[in-house]
Parts: sequence; C-alpha cells; structure tokens
Amino acid sequence: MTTGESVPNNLYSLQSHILAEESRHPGASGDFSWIISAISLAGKAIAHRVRRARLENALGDEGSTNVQGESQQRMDVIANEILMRCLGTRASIAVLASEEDEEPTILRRGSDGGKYCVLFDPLDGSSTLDANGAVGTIFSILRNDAAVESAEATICQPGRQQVAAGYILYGPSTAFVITTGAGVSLFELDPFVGSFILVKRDLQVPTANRVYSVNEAYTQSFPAEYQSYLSWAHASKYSSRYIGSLCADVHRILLNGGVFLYPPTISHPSGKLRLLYEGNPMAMIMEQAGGLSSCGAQPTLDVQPTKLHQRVPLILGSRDEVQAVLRHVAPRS
Ligand code: AHM
Ligand code: MG
Repeated sequence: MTTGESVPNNLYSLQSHILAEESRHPGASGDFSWIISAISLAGKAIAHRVRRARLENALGDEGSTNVQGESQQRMDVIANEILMRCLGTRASIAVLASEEDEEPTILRRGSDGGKYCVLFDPLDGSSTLDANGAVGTIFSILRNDAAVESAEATICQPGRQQVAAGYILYGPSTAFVITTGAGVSLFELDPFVGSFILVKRDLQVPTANRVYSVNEAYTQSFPAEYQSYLSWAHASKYSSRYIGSLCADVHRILLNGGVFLYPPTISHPSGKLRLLYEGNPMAMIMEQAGGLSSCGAQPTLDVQPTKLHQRVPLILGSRDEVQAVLRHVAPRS
C-alpha cells in the first residue's frame, strides 16, 4: 500500500540529501543545510532522551503550564532546551519560536545576517509518553523579512511561504520526514551509524483509504457538519485509528492513507492544534505528497496567521478522503 520510491541498499544521509538539494540553487550559501544539521542533531539527542525517559525518571508533569495553559511535561522542557541549544548556534537564524515559549526568541536581526526563522513544537503528543507512546518534533522554516521589525510579525507568514517543513517521529524507530518544496523524503535513524539514512524519496500519500482519525469522544462537541461527516463515514463502513499524537497519526496516514481531523470543539472553538508549528508543516508535507490539508473554509497553507500560538481546525490526508470531509464541512458558495 505504501507509495514512494524505495531506496534499496543505500547509504545516503540526510546531510547529503540537503547538500544535493541546495546545489540545485545557484549561489546557495549552505546556511540552510547548517539549519537542517542542527535539527538533525537535536532529533538524535531528543530520541536518546525519549528512549531513556523512564530510566532517568524524566516522565510526568514539569509542574508548570505553557502559554496555552497546558501542563508542561518534563520531556517538553528537555526537548525545547535541546532544540534551543542546537539551533541557537546557527549564524543564519534570525528568530526561533517554540510551542513552549510565550514569545519568539530573536537571535539576530536581518542586518546581522538573520536569514531564516525556525518554528517548532519540540515534543508533540508528549502526554502519551508515560504509556510509551510515539511522540514527535515538528518544524517549519520561513525566510526572515529584514524589513519587518517585530519577531511575531515576521513569522506570521502563510504556510505557502514555508521554505521547508518536517517532523521527527520517535517511535519504534526514529523517522525524519522533510520537504523543501520538491517532494517528501523519509529518513530513518541508524543508531549504529549515527545518521538519518534515506529510505524513501518522493513519498506519495495514497489517494484514498477509508480510515478516519479523530478524537471521537468529542463528537457531541463538534459542529453539526463534522457530525454529519462522521455519520456518513459510519454508514460508508469506514474504519478508525487515533493515537492522539499528531506525528504518529500523520505518519500512518502519509504511508497508508486516510484522513486526520481535529475540528472546532466547544472548549476549543478554533480547534486545538496550532497553525504555525503544527498545522502548516503537516499541511506542506501532505500537499507535497499529493494530499490535501484544509481548515474547512480554505487550504491550511493559505490561512493568514495573526499570532504565534494561533489555533486552527485541521483536516488533512489523502486527497479523496479530505474532499469527502469537505463535502460536508466546506461552506457552499
Ligand atoms: P500537544 O502539542 O500539547 O502535545 O498537543 C497536541 C496533541 C497532538 O499530538 C494530538 O493530535 C492532539 O493533541 C490530541 O488531542 P486530544 O487529546 O484532545 O485528542
Ligand atoms: Mg503540539
């Protein structure tokens, strides 16, 4: 069922892949590959800490809440620190923005060489870690507009303008999925070699698969049109899979097909997931893999953000399955 060109007997690393991508752009300075190498290093360090989290007694609540009022897990804080340390040394980064931090961090101005902004959710789905669930780091890379003074204003770009996006899934293996706007590639960490090794290039999400992924316990709290889609899916003999960890749910859909939904609810009228470092990177991955992503009213990548921690309803996955949801949900003109 999996699509995408397999790469047999290879030893082609993430680093080589990014250097090759960069060489397609004449005059590229190499700054971009330095950023990906920092994310890759952070991913290896986080994978190591996730694997040892119970042994190191690093599970459970940190005892603090983040800006969204959600309790922070100890591993959220550890993963955030690792990313900040790895990315903080890269000379071309202007702004870092994290789910765990209220304000973006300005590293340098455009006039001092700050070319890129990196936005991330350091450890998405961390509440599933106590039960040994798969978790992930999600990232989005934007150009820094040197003419824009405020850090929040420069990162409030529609997802369509992302330079690159991806996620690292810490599961039974550590998977690194990335797009730079020319298809989606999948790497797996070989812990003995210490590198992410290319296993699939030009991944394509299957066009259809009758499986939806949603927290169905909230059904009564969803708008009527989402309830109508779910009734239609039940009548159409769909199956259901929901891990409750976005990277793990998206990864399954990327490989097997299906649709992920996080609709508006009464307690989260704009949905729960964040646009800039959850919705947009996953939407870019899906579109680059031939799938779709929508907030119901428009493609996720066309939403104009207004603030760093903005939330958005999310419907993404296989083209036919997203369209089936939109037949119920999208406003008719
Ligand atoms: P987090 O960023 O605080 O970890 O929350 C995001 C997670 C996603 O991984 C997942 O899709 C969703 O929250 C699950 O939410 P719920 O428990 O409401 O179904
Ligand atoms: Mg998250």
